[in-house]
Amino acid sequence: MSKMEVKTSLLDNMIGVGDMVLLEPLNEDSFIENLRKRFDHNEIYTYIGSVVISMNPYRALPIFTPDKVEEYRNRNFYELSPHIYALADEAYRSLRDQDKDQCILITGESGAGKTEASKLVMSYVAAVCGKGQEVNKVKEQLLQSNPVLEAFGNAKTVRNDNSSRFGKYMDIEFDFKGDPLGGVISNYLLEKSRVVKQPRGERNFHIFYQLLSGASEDTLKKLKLDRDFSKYNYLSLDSAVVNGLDDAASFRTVRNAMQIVGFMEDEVQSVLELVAAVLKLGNIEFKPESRVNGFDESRVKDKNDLKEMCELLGIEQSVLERAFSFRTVEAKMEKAYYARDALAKNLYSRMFSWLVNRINESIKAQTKTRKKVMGVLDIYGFEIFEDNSFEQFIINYCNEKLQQIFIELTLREEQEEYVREGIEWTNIDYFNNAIICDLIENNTNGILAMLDEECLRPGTVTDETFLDKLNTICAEHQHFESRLSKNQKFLTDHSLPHSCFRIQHYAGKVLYRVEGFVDKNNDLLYRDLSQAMYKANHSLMKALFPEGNPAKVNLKRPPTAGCQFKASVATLMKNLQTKNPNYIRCIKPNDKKAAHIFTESLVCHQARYLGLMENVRVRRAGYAFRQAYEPCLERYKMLCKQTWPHWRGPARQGVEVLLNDLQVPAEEFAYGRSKIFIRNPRTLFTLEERRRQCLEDLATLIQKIYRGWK
Ligand code: AOV
Ligand code: MG
Repeated sequence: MSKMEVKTSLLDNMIGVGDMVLLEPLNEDSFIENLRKRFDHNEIYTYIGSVVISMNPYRALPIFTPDKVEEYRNRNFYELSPHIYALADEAYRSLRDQDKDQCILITGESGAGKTEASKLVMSYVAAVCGKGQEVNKVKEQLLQSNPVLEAFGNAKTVRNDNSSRFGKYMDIEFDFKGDPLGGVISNYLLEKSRVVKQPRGERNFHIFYQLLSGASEDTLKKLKLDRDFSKYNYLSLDSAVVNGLDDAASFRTVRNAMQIVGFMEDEVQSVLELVAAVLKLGNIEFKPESRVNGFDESRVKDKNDLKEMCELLGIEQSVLERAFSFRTVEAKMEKAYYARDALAKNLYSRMFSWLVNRINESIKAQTKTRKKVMGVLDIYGFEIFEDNSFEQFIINYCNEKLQQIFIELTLREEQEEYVREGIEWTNIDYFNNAIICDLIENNTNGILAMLDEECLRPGTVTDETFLDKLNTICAEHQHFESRLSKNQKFLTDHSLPHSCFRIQHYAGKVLYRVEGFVDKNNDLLYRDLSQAMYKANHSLMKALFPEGNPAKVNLKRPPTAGCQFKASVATLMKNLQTKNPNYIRCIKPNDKKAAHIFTESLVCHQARYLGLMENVRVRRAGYAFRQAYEPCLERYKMLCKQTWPHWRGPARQGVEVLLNDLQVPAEEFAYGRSKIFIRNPRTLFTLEERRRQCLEDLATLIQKIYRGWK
């Protein structure tokens, strides 16, 4: 053993190996132990080949400095110790130099560090790409879109103090030189039920608390708001103040960010008016009132909040009041509250979509030329709460789809390619969650389809009738189909509480309560209310309720929430598959949101369902790099006299001659039908290094000749 090797192996003993592919022996215990060792030494990143595992440190580490950025800039992926910057650099260079669109897929459960990771990737790319006044403005706007969207779309949950309550996919666009041109953000279904009610220990969206804590007296007065959270029904009080969150300071950050992104002062004002209107709306209460004709009616109890809300939005008070009065015999009061909450949820979520569109308008590229694209996906992570409803169902479905992409691209396709290319290969087993996706999204008997069917069925439709349908159909299939059918994932045991169904997701069993499924999927708003909103003398408000325009009454039913979500996720998946994927798999070390604690059982559970061991096995048995013969020959032919400048035979033969000439050891590569496979990335670096040297020599030579001419 050389001195260098001894040093490396001692270091490995202490802080573990940087790439799990090199772990010896490889088993689940050694895998977890390696993560633990590294975590204890602040090494939060570990590779599985090109996949980055990221452990949430739950504290600020000094590894994201400008010096670190410089260190990782333009370096080969495996050259330095594992870091998210290495992945970002690799993706960026591959986009710039090889013209391959990239996507960064960040997965992991709630609180594992996805959003932080996405910001690290974005800030790294911003630091290394392009310079100049125009370019800097684009970068700044792209980065500052984050605090704005987080203020309106994130909230404290029991799992995460800054939990994303919407899915986000952002395309960053570059020109041929790799300078940023702009971006496009897509958002996926905001968890809008939070606007009117929050589970115990959780908060409403950050912006409400930020506005009340951070706005000036003058602003609050204009918005007719009181600084005291306890004045508002829609704000939960038991956890209004969160340790480590400075709402007032965040408000200033958000205001500043909105300005940088390009919001006009009156637009900001309009948005804040809507936020205030939601708070006022939540305070409106109802009482029954007898009318002359003998009917009871729901009526607004204390009119002050209603009045102030109408003043904020320029709505005639009587119009809104009328829209809130319900005369039907059953449950009038309930209906009035239901209508109020439905309006608040719709108002807020439409405003959120408007914000995304408005940001997009600012950050969109100003040119029509072809762009190179890097997509960054940061969704809400898999979550299991005490009470899981439609929102968790949607969130967890989205996570199933992402896991599916990972399986497709790294486990299945990789193995199939070896077989296709005729390379000797022993299959590695893994759990394919396609059956769970199918259980949810199948067009005829998937859960979403059944929910839609129920929502559209005439007659009395309730959450219970939906559940009956689910139970009948799923149980029926279970009876006939094979053991491995998707219905094995729909768990029907007799211990199920009333009104619930249970799914065995890839990441764990989740019990869903059906209450609200039908309503949330229907997502309908009383026409009187949308018409009242449309009549507002407030241009933003008006724009949010176009269906309230009496001239444009549309009798067609809008697509259900589930149906829209399924379609947008399908489009997203298709889009991702056209790009070169880069994976960051985030792991949560403990359930306490605490630094320094590594809960082995928790980490092990995540490593299992993420399929990390299978990932290492496939990677270990396989080849890190592959390329079709032609481009490979084209790129390296200058390194060998026989292939330079032209090779006149089949490309495969040329590559053989080349590799022999360069004395690359035979076990390092395999010849596939159409591609060359190279086992170790270091072999590739050597080739790249030689090529770079060759080009440099050539450049020097040309310069000499040129000087000679002068
Ligand atoms: P998530 O995005 O994966 O959860 P976040 O990225 O919001 O999780 O991380 C949760 C919290 O962990 C952050 O607010 C930080 O306090 C801490 N954290 C995460 N990554 C780092 C890091 N690299 N350095 C320091 N602290 C970190 V969710 O959106 O809930 O699915 O839905
Ligand atoms: Mg997040």
